Amino acid sequence: MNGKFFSRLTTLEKKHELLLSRRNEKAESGNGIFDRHKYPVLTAQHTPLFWRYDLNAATNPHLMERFGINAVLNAGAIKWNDKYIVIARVEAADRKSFFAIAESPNGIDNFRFWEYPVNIPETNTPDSNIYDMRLVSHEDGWVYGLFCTERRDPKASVTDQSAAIAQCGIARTKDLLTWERLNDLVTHSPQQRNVVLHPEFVNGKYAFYTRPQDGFINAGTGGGIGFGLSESIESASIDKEVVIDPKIYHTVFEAKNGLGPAPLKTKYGWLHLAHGVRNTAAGLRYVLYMFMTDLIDVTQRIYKPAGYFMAPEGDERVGDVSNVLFSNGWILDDDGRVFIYYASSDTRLHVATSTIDQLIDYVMNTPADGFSSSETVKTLNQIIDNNQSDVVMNIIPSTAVKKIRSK
Ligand code: M1P
Repeated sequence: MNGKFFSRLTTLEKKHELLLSRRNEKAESGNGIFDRHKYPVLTAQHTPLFWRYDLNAATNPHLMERFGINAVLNAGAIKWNDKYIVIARVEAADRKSFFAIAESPNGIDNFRFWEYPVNIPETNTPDSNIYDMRLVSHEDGWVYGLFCTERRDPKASVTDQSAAIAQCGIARTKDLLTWERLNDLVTHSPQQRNVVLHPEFVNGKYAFYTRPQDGFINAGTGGGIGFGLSESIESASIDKEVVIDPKIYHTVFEAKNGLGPAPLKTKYGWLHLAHGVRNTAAGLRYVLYMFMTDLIDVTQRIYKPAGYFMAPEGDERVGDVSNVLFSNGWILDDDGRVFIYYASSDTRLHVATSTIDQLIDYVMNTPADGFSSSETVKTLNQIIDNNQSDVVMNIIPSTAVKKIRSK
């Protein structure tokens, strides 16, 4: 009997259970649009001990970690049998990502991983790395998972061991347990990441949001978030991609952007969450932003607030790839609550909560970008003027506004 082994195991199990059962709570000072929550919903430490340790005292007397988990991040999400399900990107210590499902009874805490990771079958061209699944419950009756499949660039020289090609892998399921792998999406772009399936047919075809890119990291001539149609899903192929949300100079998405989860249908339009990237002296900065597209012509943006919806804050700013917020999963609940699952700095997964009404209000009533400092000042002046109007003053006089008025 190895006393040290068992006392260490008891300590590990206690700590793990405390972490998994910790109640989450809204962080203070929400902005009226959404509420962050105090604790990440998933981290590497949330993964089961029986993934990380050989629990046999005879073969692992020191109770060493035998399988390191580096990070749990970018997760697709779906409400399933009354449970809040995320399909997270779990990155092992060997840098390989895989998918694993965790479920929670309330969407904000108590997420527990299912026993085994998800088994995604391969195509004839094996994937080196798979990540960032967007889960979509499509009107054809299947649940689709679209993800990035990355393989070494076959044209890369021996001296270049980092050149990669990213494309969109597609798998589908009816029970989240068994997955059927379909052919990878074919487009004219040399690189595709952040591809999302629209939940409904458009003109009787499968509709995809894409992100054409020239290089693995750099967008190059890739113009922004694209859109295209395919007759088939089993061998999906897009001939014509149109850019529906372009990169624009001096915005939070000037370097590149990409759609997050599949859009939510509202009575005013399709609500989208995306990430925007700009370059800085400190490296790339990833923020989240929102926009809305027309219900009939889904390629037409009808509302787009200026700037970001969420940017990295506090501890979120630091991690494996610092200064990054990324989201590829959200859940619209029956009561109108929206759970936004976002990862910070490619390291951990968080939740922010809002309601569909708040998000619609945000998207439809937040001023759009005027693309210059002077337009930004005009927008601000307008807000200040409005806040000093008799209408506002008579309803709820604010001390701050009263002060300005009395000058
Ligand atoms: O490291 C930040 C993110 O970088 C990529 O996103 P994009 O393709 O828009 O640059 C993805 O690899 C994503 O997983 C990662 O979080």
